[in-house]
Amino acid sequence: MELCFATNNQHKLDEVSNRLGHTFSLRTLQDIGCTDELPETSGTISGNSRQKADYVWTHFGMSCFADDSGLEVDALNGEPGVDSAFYSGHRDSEQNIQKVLRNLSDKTNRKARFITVFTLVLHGLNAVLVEHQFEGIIEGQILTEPRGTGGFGYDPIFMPDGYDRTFAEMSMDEKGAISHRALALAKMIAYLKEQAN
Ligand code: ITT
Repeated sequence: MELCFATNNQHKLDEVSNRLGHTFSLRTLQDIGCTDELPETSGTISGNSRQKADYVWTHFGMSCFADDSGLEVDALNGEPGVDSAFYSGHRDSEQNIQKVLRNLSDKTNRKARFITVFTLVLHGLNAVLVEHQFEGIIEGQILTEPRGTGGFGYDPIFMPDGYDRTFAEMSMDEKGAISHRALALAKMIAYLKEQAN
């Protein structure tokens, strides 16, 4: 089965293809000739995830999945949340990180989590359209300064619970074994295998 991953984020693409077994063949937006900016205007992570997958299904007729994700910081009332990509006003990880650190500078509660919601739109048997969502969450802490050079986005300031390294100090395999994205992907793969039986 061929599935398009509806993302323009090369890091997400690398992480997912690195974890993928033989459940399906991954196609990129480039592969299907989609150069459009995907809509993300719903105001929620699950809504944006659905919008992105629906866009590819509607305009390209391809079974696909999308990932919308974000960092939720308790002491910032869940910010940056759905605004994670543009938290500083720019799609700039360094500036986004600095804004989180600035806003947390007088806070002792550093608890945070990465959340992702995958939306799968599947052209099923008898042309029935199946749409499912799969959530992945990983809990952790925000450090006081960035550490590491791997990963992307907020990885240099996020240390998952039970580890003494940030996501940016882990290899792609290590992050890929425990991350929010890996958890959602595992749920989606289990669902796809169930459908195949
Ligand atoms: P697509 O919409 O094209 O998939 P995007 O980068 O715009 O790519 P999102 O809308 O889901 O993705 O934005 C999520 C932002 O949250 C992303 O740009 C990062 O800043 C951050 N983020 C998401 N997952 C992350 C991860 O695993 N590690 C670090 N930061 C992450």
